[in-house]
Amino acid sequence: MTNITEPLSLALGLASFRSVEGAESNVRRLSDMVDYFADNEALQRALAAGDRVVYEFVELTQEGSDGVLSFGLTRIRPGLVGREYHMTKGHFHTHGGDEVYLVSEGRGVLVLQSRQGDCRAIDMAPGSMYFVPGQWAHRTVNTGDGDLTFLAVWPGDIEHDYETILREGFCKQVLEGPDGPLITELRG
Ligand code: S6P
Ligand code: ZN
Repeated sequence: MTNITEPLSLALGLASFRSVEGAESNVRRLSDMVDYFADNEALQRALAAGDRVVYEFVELTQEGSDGVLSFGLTRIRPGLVGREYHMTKGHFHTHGGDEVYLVSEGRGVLVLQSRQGDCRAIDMAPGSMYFVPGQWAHRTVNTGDGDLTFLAVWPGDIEHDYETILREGFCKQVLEGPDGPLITELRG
């Protein structure tokens, strides 16, 4: 948890975010993603070769309901598990808190799913921002050859709910195809 009361300028890199007092560093390895990648055999094969890092994120979390903002930087390494690209777990925000993403490097896809089951997949590119409405679960997929790095900014009074979307499953999957990323509909 942080309490930032002075103006702050940060380079969009994990190291500079980590240098802020109270920053929380998170690492998600293959072994943390067992319930997330669809091809469990491919995951077990990859794990046998080593428990590699899939993504890291550093959060500067501030708590409060009076307009306080939290923010964090995520870096997803490039890679595949079977034909599925490296991706985040994905979550809903409780209380419907909106979020803004800004990509600094890499290529990817933002997969979104509303509480009513509407489903979207939006290409992500450096220099572009993405608005995630509060009632939409969101997952980020790295479809490029290099790191996908992005800034996220969200309200201080939300919690992250991973269970609901894990139970329901995202309705779109981003796979490596013969000519680049292929977005497949899992249902609906
Ligand atoms: C937080 C925001 C991001 C993610 C991060 C990791 O609201 O959406 O900072 O936390 O990209 O993804 P996940 O799904 O593992 O939290
Ligand atoms: Zn979020």
